[in-house]
Amino acid sequence: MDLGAGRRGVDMGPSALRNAHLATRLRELGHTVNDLGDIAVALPETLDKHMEAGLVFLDPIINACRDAAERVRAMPDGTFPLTLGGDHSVSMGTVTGNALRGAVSKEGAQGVRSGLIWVDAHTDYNTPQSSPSGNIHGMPVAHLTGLGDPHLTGLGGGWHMRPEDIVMIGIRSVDARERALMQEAGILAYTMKEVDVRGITRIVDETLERLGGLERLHVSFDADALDPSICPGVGTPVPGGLTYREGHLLMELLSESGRVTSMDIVEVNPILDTRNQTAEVMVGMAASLLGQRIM
Ligand code: B3U
Ligand code: MN
Ligand code: MN
Repeated sequence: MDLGAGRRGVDMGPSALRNAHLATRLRELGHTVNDLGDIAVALPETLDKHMEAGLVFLDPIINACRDAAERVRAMPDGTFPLTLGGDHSVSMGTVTGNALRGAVSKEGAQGVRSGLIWVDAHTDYNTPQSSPSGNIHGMPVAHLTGLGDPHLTGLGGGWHMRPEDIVMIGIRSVDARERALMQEAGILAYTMKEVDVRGITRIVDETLERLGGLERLHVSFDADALDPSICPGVGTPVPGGLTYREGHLLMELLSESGRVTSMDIVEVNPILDTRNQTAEVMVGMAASLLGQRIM
């Protein structure tokens, strides 16, 4: 879907990623790949664009997130859910679904305490009140921790992320009120300055230590975390992002840890891309997280 983004196009992201041979790459790594197809979402042209309590396209996004959460929750033990976006609001569904996996049903299910590694240029920690745009893709993390619209915070039936179980990497664009909310919640964010000064290796070590005892780790990878020179096909490019190698090193080190249990790839916009380059780069990132080795 692209209903959570400020412009059209990321709804075509999954097609672009499939077209960039995602399944083939993962099969070459020895994985069995089952593509469950798309989740049906209304097209913005068929809806009237209105704000509801500070949120654009709230109702269809709630429905899509519920569907995504349920699809992920129902995946069998031992499988690795990889979700293709779509704008980043889908992660409210996937992160919730992963926490509820193994639960008997979504009603009254007990979510498992889980870690979240949010790779993004943005912190996506706006609430309907703090958001400058009303675009829900700038709000998923706040809602996962229980802040914001009750329909969206209620996707996990009372389960929420703990702020201390979230680590963000690649950050370089935060709104003023969003920053205050982040600080109040105590969420750890590695900005691009930290990446420059301390390097990805140390950041990964610290991240894995902070998320130490947690059995489930989810990586939510927004394509705009990478520098626009390698990923031009994103809706809100911000200069000064992760390099190609920094992105791969991050995925390679997380892969080596053996601790990541699920992933999203989001915000790939084929309309704004150059010959599907962004999708190809992001397929490479998924392959590195799922075991691709040079030697
Ligand atoms: N923080 C801004 C911009 C933004 C957030 N995420 C993306 N853009 N991709 C907002 O609208 O919340
Ligand atoms: Mn994002
Ligand atoms: Mn972003």
